[in-house]
Amino acid sequence: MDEAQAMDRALGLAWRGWGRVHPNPLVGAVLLRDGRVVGEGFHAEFGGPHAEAAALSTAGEAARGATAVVTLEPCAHVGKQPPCADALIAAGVRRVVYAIADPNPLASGGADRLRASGIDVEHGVGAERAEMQNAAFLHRFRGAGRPYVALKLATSIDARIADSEGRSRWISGPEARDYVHWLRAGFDAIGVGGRTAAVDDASLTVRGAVEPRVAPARVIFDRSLQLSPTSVLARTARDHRTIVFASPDRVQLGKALTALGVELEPAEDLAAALGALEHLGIGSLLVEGGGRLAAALLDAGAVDRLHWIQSPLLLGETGIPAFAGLASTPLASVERWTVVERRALGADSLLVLDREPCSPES
Ligand code: AOF
Ligand code: ZN
Repeated sequence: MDEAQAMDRALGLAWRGWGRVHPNPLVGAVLLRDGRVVGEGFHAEFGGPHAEAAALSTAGEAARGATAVVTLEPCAHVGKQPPCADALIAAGVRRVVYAIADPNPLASGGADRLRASGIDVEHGVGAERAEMQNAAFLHRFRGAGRPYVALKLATSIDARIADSEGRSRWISGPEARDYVHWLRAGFDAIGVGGRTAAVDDASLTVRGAVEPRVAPARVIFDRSLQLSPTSVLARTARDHRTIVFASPDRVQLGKALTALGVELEPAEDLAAALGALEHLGIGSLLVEGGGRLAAALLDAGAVDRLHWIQSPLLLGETGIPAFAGLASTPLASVERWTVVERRALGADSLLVLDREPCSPES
């Protein structure tokens, strides 16, 4: 196995921490000696051993003289775990290859420390995929003033999210629905618009293969405060954190909701609500509709990633559009999104798109 293949392996291992490690990063590590894997590991649990330490412990003495291939720059700080740079030095690793620099000012500096002790250090291998994998973690250090926002849509070929009666169960098949539950597990919160919350009466919980360490909060952007106290969301607010944003003149009408444990927050507009979420501890948000909220977020430039599930059916002109009211853009000045993933989910197709292309090297 060469170093690029080892990085592929490390990136694959890192995904196994999905749902369990955020807001900390997904990290994988492989130890290579003479082209052979002598140890590997990943960050499995928030606050638990880092990927490098996990890999070193599987390698034991075989780590001496090995090359460590890691998806993130090894840390140099004492946090909940001791510094990985020191552990790699103590284990006698000869070379370290990492994908992207650690943006966390408290933890970074590992590369310099490794170099200072005579270790050969290289970075940039697998950088685009590592950035894709840790987009929400990287976003946290950019000071955007709002959470990382991903938009998930399940649509027909003609980009409808429901039929003309508003029925959307089910456009996509079981494999796509499993994917959505997997996806939800890695976010701090799941968001929907007020109308969608009222029409779908969904629970917005995670019911998939990955059990999240912390169940994502539910966030409802409900300017006119339509959420009924009898809705599933309101009735389960004591078990699952539920935040409702309504316009300041409507919040006093929500006493029945707050009595059920709903956190009711005033917000003049969407931008104010997104800004408030950061202060409420929500660093990443997966928005699942409806079309109006999706369009408003896109128009505001507040969508970082789009997970588009397209199903092989047509709902026609009076079906509910995926991006209702989206501002028109002349083709000459349109921005193109970057495809970061494309695959089949049963009969459906998944396309994952980023608004900003990943930087080629970090
Ligand atoms: C992780 N897992 O595998 C690596 C991390 O509080 P601590 O000790 O867990 O440190 C968290 C920071 O350590 C994290 O923000 C990142 O900068 C760095 N590297 N973190 O959670 C890992 N390698
Ligand atoms: Zn570390």
